Amino acid sequence: MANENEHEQDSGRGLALETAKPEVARPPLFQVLLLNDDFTPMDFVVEVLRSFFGLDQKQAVQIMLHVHTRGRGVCGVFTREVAETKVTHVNEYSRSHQHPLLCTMEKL
Ligand code: TYC
Repeated sequence: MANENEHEQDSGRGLALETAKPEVARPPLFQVLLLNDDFTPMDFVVEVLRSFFGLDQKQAVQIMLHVHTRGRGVCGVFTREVAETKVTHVNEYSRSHQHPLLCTMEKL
């Protein structure tokens, strides 16, 4: 096409040109969550939040305590593939240390 950013509208009385807004769709976002359990040590959860989600000590302790008291909590918001990778890595890491910690994701 001669001009890919223009829609041609021919009303019959000559040619009208309209410039299209260059729009790019935003990808769907997913929140990654940690679930509480009675067995995973608090220090391990804090370590997971720091190493897999790039949180500092203060943020990590705050989220860990939120999950501990409320049952679940958001670690971060990501596109689908990033969220899936985080969930897989956290669950594999927890299992490899014999902890039942569960990480999951939900579409926003
Ligand atoms: N409830 C756990 C304990 O008392 C701590 C914990 C916090 C476990 C957050 C999981 O996602 C979790 N040791």
